[in-house]
Amino acid sequence: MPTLKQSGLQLVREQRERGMDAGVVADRVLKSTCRMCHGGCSALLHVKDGRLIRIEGDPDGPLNHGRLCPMGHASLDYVTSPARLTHPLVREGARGEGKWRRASWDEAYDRICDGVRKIWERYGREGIAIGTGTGRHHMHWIPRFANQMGTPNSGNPGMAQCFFPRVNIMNLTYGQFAWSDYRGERMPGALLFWGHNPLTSSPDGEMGFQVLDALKANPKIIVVDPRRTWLAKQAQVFLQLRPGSDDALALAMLNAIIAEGSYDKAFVEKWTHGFDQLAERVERYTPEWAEPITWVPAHKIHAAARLWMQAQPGALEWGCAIEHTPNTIQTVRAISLLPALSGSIDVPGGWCFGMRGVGPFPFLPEVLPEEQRKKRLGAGEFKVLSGAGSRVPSAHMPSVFKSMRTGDPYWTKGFLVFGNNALSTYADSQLVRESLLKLDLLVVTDLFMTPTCELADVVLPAAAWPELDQIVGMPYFGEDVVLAQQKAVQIGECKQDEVIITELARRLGLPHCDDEPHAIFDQVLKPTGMSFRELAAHGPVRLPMRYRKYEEKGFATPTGKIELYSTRLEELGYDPLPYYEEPPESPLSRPDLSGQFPYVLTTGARIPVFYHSEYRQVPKLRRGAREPRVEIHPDTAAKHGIARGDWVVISSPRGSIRQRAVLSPDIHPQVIHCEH
Ligand SMILES: Nc1nc2c(c(=O)[nH]1)N[C@H]1C(S)=C(S)[C@@H](COP(=O)(O)OP(=O)(O)OC[C@H]3O[C@@H](n4cnc5c(=O)[nH]c(N)nc54)[C@H](O)[C@@H]3O)O[C@H]1N2
Ligand SMILES: Nc1nc2c(c(=O)[nH]1)N[C@H]1C(S)=C(S)[C@@H](COP(=O)(O)OP(=O)(O)OC[C@H]3O[C@@H](n4cnc5c(=O)[nH]c(N)nc54)[C@H](O)[C@@H]3O)O[C@H]1N2
Ligand code: SF4
Ligand SMILES: [Mo]
Repeated sequence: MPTLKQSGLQLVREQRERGMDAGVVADRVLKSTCRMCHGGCSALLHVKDGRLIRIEGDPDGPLNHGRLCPMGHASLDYVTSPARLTHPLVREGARGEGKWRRASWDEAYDRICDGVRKIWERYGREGIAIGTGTGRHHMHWIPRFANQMGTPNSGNPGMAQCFFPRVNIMNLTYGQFAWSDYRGERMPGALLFWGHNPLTSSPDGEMGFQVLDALKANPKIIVVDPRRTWLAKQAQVFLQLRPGSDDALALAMLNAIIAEGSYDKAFVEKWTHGFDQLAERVERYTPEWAEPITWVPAHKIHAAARLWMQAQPGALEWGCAIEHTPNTIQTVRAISLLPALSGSIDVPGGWCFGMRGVGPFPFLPEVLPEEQRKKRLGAGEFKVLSGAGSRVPSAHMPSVFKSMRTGDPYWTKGFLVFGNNALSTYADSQLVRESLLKLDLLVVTDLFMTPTCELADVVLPAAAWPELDQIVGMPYFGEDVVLAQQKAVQIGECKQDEVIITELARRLGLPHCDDEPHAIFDQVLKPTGMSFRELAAHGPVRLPMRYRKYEEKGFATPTGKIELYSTRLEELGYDPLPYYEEPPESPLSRPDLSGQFPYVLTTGARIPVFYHSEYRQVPKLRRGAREPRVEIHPDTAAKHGIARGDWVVISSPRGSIRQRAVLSPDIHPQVIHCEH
């Protein structure tokens, strides 16, 4: 059985012991939910004399059972950090010069509203874009605010390169997003971890603690990763592939399963659409075909396909690595079909649909005029992201940045950002910087003065998770568990994003501007039969699980089945069957580059102490990784005379950065991994 010490959660126990400052007795203890990551761990907030004195894991937490990871344990230091922004700032000098003046909230709001109105007059409503970052408490408020503002352009890095490719493809193929079933009736017999390391990342409302607990049932493990992670070391089959070649690998697994006839014939016959067409399509994608593309020996692909079909019920655990390449849609589609062939859909220990304990959020698409919707940047070209293929259509952000720089097809002149360090987290920082410098109005709401804030006209101080009320459905788009976040303290003049957005809407006279956040919480909580206040007092609600829900009404797709052949993609003008697409800048598609750039770079595999660009200013976490690190195979390092700890320059056709060398036999010799 794996131990905490060995896993990505190794720091947990030690920090838990150190985190307890026994002695001081709180006036009150509030039940809340940690959101140092996407969230989900129940936490107790101890308050004395209006100050937060302790944060600890809640033993009653249904997902974490009292545990917190290193980031969760550092919450108090984060909230009380002296580096926090505590009042609004307005720019005094030139953009980016770093000269600021403290402003009242009234002055800051006036300056923003004046700027917005000027842009509306000159460039139209589409002249403003609204941005956010990864799944924060206010993520739904962003597309809602954009609809209220009459702009079709809102987005975040995740819409195109994290989670939403999976969400949209699952909606098109299965009618709903599916999650691995860790609810207890029985645990998965096989876990397929594909570009995903949830023990460190706890993504999208799925806690690493749950996955760790599921491993105690000794499932068969398959890992697809260019790095031999701790999970890969536990795996029966580890496929160490070339980054970005996942599409070819998934198609080859589909080929092997179909060629061997090992798929669940009764399930496939009754509940899938287009099996014969799929079989014909993948005939060409044999494991032997995939070997030189993926660098994975064909016999290992056969072994993975066999194990996946034998050790049922199987659950797919997939991550954002498969979304960081332009061929993400085909990749996600191909991988998503593996559970359909095994038939482990919505069965105990399989790949299941959630109980949806949270009702529909009022995104207000109806208040965005049709002629504005048509102007969404990317809508014509990227229909699964920006058009009818997406449930929450987003602007194509590279096109938004381009419109800031060039006015093509029109000017974006204002950018209102709520929790996104655009300069660090979008691709091609130099282009993003050039784009932001051309704006008439940049407003950034954040907790700290980030590089992106430094380019703004107005910086607004945001509240951290113990300073706000919200509800969270876990996991995202499954929502089997519904939790509350509760405001325990007020730090400076910080406000939660939802409050800022509501006030801006009011001052600009936008539709639905009188809807209070708490009324919206109550509205979406209807399926639980509780109000926000009742949920907060009660603590987390876990909905009882029902399996094989598709037997009642079929799958929520046009054919009522899992669409191996996607009628929706066909309708949108795309290939209804998955196909192989090589990323545009790889050793295969651009051999001309491989002399100057001989290695394949992958970036940003999660580490337990930082969250993207966050938490470097929290000493307790910074101790875990003082400097950015690049992972290199020892043989590769030797070739270049690189020793452990050396500063290394990493160059790509876009620019270069420096990180310190970590020599690791666990990374493929042709691959370099660095922090993002
Ligand atoms: N501590 C911490 N937790 C986080 C975050 C954080 O920054 N820090 N970020 C949050 C966010 S927004 C997200 S989206 C989730 C992501 O959560 P995950 O999707 O679990 O992402 P990672 O933990 O980075 O694991 C991705 C794995 O993919 C591997 N990989 C890299 N390139 C490829 C490739 O081309 N193909 C394949 N198959 N594998 C590849 C990496 O080596 C790594 O082991 O984590 C969330 N949780
Ligand atoms: N190279 C590389 N780039 C990547 C990735 C990668 O793996 N490699 N991962 C990508 C992925 S999956 C994602 S999702 C994105 C994430 O991109 P971002 O969401 O931009 O990443 P963060 O740095 O976590 O957060 C941005 C800012 O939000 C602030 N913030 C935190 N909480 C709040 C809040 O409640 N309100 C407000 N207003 N601000 C808040 C933080 O202080 C931080 O400055 O990065 C992407 N970029
Ligand atoms: S896994 Fe996420 S929610 Fe849980 S303690 Fe860590 S940061 Fe908080
Ligand atoms: Mo993400």
